[in-house]
Amino acid sequence: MTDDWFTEPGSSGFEHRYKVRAISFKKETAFQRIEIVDTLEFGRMLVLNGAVQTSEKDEFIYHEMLVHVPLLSHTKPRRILIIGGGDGGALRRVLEHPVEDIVLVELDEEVVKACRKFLPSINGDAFLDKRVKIIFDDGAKFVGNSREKFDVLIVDSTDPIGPAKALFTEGFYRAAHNILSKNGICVTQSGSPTFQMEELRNVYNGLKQVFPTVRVYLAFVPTYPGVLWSFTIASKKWDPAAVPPEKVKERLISSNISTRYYTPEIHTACFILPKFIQGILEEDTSFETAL
Ligand code: AG3
Repeated sequence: MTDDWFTEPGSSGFEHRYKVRAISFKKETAFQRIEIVDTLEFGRMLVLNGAVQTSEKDEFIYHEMLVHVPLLSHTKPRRILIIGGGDGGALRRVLEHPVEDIVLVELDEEVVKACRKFLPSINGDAFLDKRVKIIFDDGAKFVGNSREKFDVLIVDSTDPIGPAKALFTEGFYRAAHNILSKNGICVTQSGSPTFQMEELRNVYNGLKQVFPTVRVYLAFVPTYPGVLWSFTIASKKWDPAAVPPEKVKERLISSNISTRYYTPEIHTACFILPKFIQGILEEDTSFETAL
């Protein structure tokens, strides 16, 4: 045990602090600084360029919500594309579904190496599954150039700074629309409604230019700045917010999926937005508190 604390700022005036047991891994790669920080409260955490990506204690919340919401909004998702997600947490949840194949495109091979070694509690056997193909490449480029089709596209990226920036542009959303099959669904993490309002607004508006149905949903992720976190889902056919809980329940049971956060009721409830978040999407800033 050290006396060290790891700190992640949410803004210039707010931060999360974690008591550190040990730094399990640290490496500067061609793309970023990777750290695996072992904390007293959340177990091991993957940190990229100082931003917490996931932790052993609360990864289930983010990964279940990122994966089960889109996959259970689709009647038969067979081919899945994950952009980012090198820790394997989203991949593991996708593999719980009766899918046929999954392509995961991760920018930095070192992330996968470190997470396989230090975070097997998050990725389990996911990287060994025969349905999985891992490609180390720029996700935006891959989506722009590929001629394959996918039923669900999951963008499990870092914040829109540095290499992930391209994944938050209208151009990327057009390419995402292209790569999706007729009834395809795309989901992306869209940041903190408290500290990244612009990001959320841009993702929502960008996807709206391209897809007929776009919804924002929420989850509580203790290790992300401000805890309250947003996801934005875009769909060519089904409205994810209108899938009845009975249908979700039926799909969960038929695939024999067990969860710790996501439930059929949460599928319905997560789309109900507080007024200030509706305001963010409608560019009505009168709900935002001015300090
Ligand atoms: N991707 C979303 C992480 C965003 C966190 N942002 C932050 N801490 N500032 C996580 C990848 C997990 N598979």
